[in-house]
Amino acid sequence: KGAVRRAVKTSRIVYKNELPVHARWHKITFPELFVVSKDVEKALQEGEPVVALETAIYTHGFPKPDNFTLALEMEHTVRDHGAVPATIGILNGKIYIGMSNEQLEELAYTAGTPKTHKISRRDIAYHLGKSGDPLNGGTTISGTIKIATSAGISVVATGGLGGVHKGGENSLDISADLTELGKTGVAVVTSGMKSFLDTERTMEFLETQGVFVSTFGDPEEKVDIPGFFSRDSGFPSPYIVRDPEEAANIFFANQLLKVDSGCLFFNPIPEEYEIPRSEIDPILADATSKASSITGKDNTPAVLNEIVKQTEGRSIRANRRLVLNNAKAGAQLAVHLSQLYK
Ligand code: PSU
Ligand code: MN
Repeated sequence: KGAVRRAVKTSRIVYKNELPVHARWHKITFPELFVVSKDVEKALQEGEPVVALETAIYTHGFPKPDNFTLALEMEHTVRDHGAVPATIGILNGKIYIGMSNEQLEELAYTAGTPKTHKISRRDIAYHLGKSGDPLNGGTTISGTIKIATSAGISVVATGGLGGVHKGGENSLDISADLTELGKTGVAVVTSGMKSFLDTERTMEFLETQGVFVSTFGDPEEKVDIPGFFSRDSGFPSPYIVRDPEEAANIFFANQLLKVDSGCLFFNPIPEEYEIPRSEIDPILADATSKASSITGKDNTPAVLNEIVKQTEGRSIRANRRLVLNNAKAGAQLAVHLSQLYK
């Protein structure tokens, strides 16, 4: 712990105000490609902390109208903890970085209609270049990482991470979230992955991709990577990080060293909202099998919808709590990080 801190301090002395390009906090290339909100633009220019928020969770993971109220609550939570929220998505064929309440409302209310798509890395360019009626889109973690980092935002707060699907060794259904994390210097706060994914293979894949995987917790204790609705998963976390300040130090070193892959900071659901594995796992297994004929990008949303149906709203409440808790931790991480960059 001390060595990391000393290294970060030394790096600051060496680089002073001339951080190498890859380690700079703010760098907007091609601003003409994005609609950046006034708030976010100002924060980026002034070196204030910014947290990117994904929107596939609102368009493809959460029922209406809860998706809209959650979008507002996420923004409030980031602000309450000292950072500026940059909600990322596509509206009428344009990439938005930072959305007004009206824009969030449009995206949330067109969820589930043919106008609104799920956008991972590979889908972004299509929406900018297509002919005919422009579309809307909620960005997944991979889409959000791609857009956020091209605008110089390197902290992303989100709910559940995509991964290697069960049977993925045959179907090759492996989320683009994992490869994106493998090639981008970005800090992502999530509550882990649901057990409908193959946790063990996801961890192996992340290791091969060079992604730092850690969980917030007490380093003196045994800590699992979290299982989204539950705090444990049966798989020990490769690293344990004490708090968002330590996370910021680690991520800063990652950037200075040009590691060029991402850092995952798993943030377990708060204890009081946890759904124990014994209760949720059978539901997840059933939801997965019901959606097993659905392939490609539609599989994950189909499983998520089935979970909402089967838990009669309990999953929604847990999901809301954990994702708000991640917005808080993401904001705290961004605040510490911006202090290191100053
Ligand atoms: N898993 C969840 N909740 C989610 C998602 C996954 O428990 O909301 C969303 C995230 O946006 C994630 C995406 O980035 O699904 C992954 O989709 P796919 O499996 O198609 O890569
Ligand atoms: Mn997939």
